[in-house]
Amino acid sequence: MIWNRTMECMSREDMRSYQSEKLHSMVERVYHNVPFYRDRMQQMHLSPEDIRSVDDLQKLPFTVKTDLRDNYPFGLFAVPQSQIIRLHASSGTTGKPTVVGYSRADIAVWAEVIARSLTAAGIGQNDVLQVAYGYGLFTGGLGVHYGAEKTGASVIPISSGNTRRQLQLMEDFGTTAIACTPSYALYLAESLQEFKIKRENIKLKVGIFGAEPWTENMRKAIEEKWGIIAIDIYGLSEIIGPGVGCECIHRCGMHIMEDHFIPEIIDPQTLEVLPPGSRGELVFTTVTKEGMPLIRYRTRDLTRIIDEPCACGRTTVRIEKCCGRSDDMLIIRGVNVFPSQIESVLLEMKETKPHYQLIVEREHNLDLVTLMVEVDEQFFSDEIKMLEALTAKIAHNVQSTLGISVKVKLAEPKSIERSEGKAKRVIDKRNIG
Ligand code: DLL
Repeated sequence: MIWNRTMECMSREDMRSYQSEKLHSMVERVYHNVPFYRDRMQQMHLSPEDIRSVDDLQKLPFTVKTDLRDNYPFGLFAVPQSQIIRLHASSGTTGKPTVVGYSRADIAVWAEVIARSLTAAGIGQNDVLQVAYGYGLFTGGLGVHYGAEKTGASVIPISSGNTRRQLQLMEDFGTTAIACTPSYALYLAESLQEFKIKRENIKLKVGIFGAEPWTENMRKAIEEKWGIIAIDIYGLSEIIGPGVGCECIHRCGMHIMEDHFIPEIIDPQTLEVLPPGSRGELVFTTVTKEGMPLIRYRTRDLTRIIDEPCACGRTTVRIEKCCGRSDDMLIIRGVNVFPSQIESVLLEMKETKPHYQLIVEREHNLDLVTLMVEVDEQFFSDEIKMLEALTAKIAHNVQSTLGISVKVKLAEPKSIERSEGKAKRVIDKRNIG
């Protein structure tokens, strides 16, 4: 089944002219409504008239995450606040989150791209879909929710966490499809035994997994353990949330919703656009978004565009599974974490030094983080109670700022290895890149 045959199976030529037309009108809109973009374009002596087709895209400047922070919270919005009906946020590189705003039409586009994604995964009105992505500022839960309702599936908005209840409702409500992170899908499978729930009493047949990188081996493990089809779904808050791209049941790359988001692949060092098929950093331009359109947004995700035809009949280009990032962002239990955020938490505390190391491991398919922190000489003590209180305080501050729990280990002053070059802040033992 194909949700929107007109858009998903358009000829390449028609898609190009459709994108070109939308691109021009988007550039015109942001030029007149967003001072940030107008200034940038004026500096480059560009006017909206210079952007007539997709070929002109390369004339435009890139946008990066720090541009969002510098314009925090609403500086990049292209419509008045009265037209914004939803706000979401994800992690920024330091203190401030990255904020995104949606108009009513944007929410409709989002539901549309999710409906396309779910349909591509074989999910429809006869399915019971358990949405186990977090609901809230994170785009996973609510994003999938609206599109899922559009398809007519029976939606269970259970949100993330509470494994026992997840499995119980799967059994009781006859869940046939689940949306969650791939690591949680594996964790759920392994928890069946613990909660004495039998696989044969669960009707699950498909899962729609994303929000973090996962390998083909992990897909195999999920498909075998659950006996289901595991579909990869991609997205990022800045562009819209989940649904920027999604695999079909052939599972050979994620179809990009190209009538809304134009992809490019660049070399992250030289910023040159790379020839078709090359691996590099994925960049998106949103051509239909009203609330916060983005021009050439650098996702930092590394992948490749596949433009060979797909057996499903969709003509949209696909991206290969994302195989890493061109920055140091980590995804821990689905939460985006920048090491610089840890640093700013430590800098705010007088007892600690910003010398630290993060060790990330995966145990029973759950991410575990140990944070080694150097204590300031003045505060270092032999008194166990004091050290325990400090450990708890650091863990609490990290949890409340970053939203992840870490196991804190205190280190003596000057004991964490200093590096002459770039400090090795993160030791990721998960093997997922
Ligand atoms: O994670 C949106 C999402 C929700 C996607 C649910 C899929 C499912 P952010 O929190 O802004 O948004 O994080 C975006 O997560 O730049 C990638 O690095 C990573 N990511 C998302 N999906 C995938 C995937 C959501 N399928 C960042 N494979 C992105 C690999 C992914 N990485």
